[in-house]
Amino acid sequence: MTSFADIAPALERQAIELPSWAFGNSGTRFKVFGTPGTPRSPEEKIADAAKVHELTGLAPAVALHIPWDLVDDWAALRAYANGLGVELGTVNSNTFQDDEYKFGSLAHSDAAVRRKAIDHHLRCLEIMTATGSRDLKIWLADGTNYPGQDSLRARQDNLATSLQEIYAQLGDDQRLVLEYKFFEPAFYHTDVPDWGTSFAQVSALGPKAYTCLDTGHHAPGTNIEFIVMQLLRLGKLGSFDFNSRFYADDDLIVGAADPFQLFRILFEVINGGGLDVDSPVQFMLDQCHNVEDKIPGQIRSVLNVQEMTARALLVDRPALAAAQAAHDVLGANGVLMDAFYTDVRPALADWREGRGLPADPMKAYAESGHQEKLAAERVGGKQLSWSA
Ligand code: LRH
Ligand code: MN
Repeated sequence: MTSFADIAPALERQAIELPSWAFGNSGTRFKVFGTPGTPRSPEEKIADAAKVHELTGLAPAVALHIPWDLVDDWAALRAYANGLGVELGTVNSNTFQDDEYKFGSLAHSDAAVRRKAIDHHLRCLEIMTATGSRDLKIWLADGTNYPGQDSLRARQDNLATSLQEIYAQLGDDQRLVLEYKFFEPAFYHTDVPDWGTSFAQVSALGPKAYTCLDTGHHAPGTNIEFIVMQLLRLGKLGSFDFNSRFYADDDLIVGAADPFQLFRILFEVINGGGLDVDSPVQFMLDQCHNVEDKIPGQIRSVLNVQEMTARALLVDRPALAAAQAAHDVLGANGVLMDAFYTDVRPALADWREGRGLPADPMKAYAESGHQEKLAAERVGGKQLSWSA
């Protein structure tokens, strides 16, 4: 039987990047609600992310979104973040809000629009050099709404050419991760709709290009852990955007909608070496806290990932292999379910205390009065949201 002591080293390595935009106001097309204490600057977003890391030890870096997090002095922002004990992480490009991108960006039929989009990504690479970030994450809203609206083939070729130009400018220690999504905002076809298309495009680029898997970007009923296994097997899983959903790209707290799916995904991550010391996989949250407070929402999220990781690490793999070899169907499934039903929370609480962290970070945050302090301090100014 695998003990908690056996899994502690892997848990200590766990690091989950927090999305700066999760600390800003977000919502749906119906309404974006404000919240007292919401950040008014990238610095305040970083301070909120640092609070999550302070209480959990799980979130040593903050992912940025350009232009939402644009500043004049990147070195100063980096120093500010380091002063709070966190790094600046993945840089997310944004070619889905400018008017010119109505019919696409890197896949657009018009070379001038592709030029603008490519230049935006080259700008992101310059920012990464200043922030010390490794990953450029590209998610494209590119697609069409009606059959015949544009050439599916020509758009793929345009996309490939645009990505080649961006890839050619990557620094030695920089990577490009291409995120796929099966629909929205395009409702007939999306130019990077699935793992196969992302894999095809990044494989054509070279060894510094990978696929990003957002857990909310698959058609209902998709076996996401199978895709995780395959991308790890192919050596092209570069990063995760963790969240959960009941219906579409709901961007809810990871593990909230389907904790068992998160467990199955992390089980395949571990099997495929995704949690190993030299793993190329970057873990990140990509969520929106539309109605709940954002800092405790992020704390709950990283704890959900940690708890399901601990359960997936506790799977008795020798017993599982023996049952699988014997085609003991229920025996094999039983081994997995035993780990899933193992309540790791008491052991994790003790382990956190042993590392100088609060046993229950959610309780510690609620009792700290920090949320009330932010609401009192952050008065005036413009609360940030999904706009520059
Ligand atoms: C697109 C997406 C992408 C981000 C955005 C905030 O749905 O998942 O990763 O750029 O959300
Ligand atoms: Mn995402």
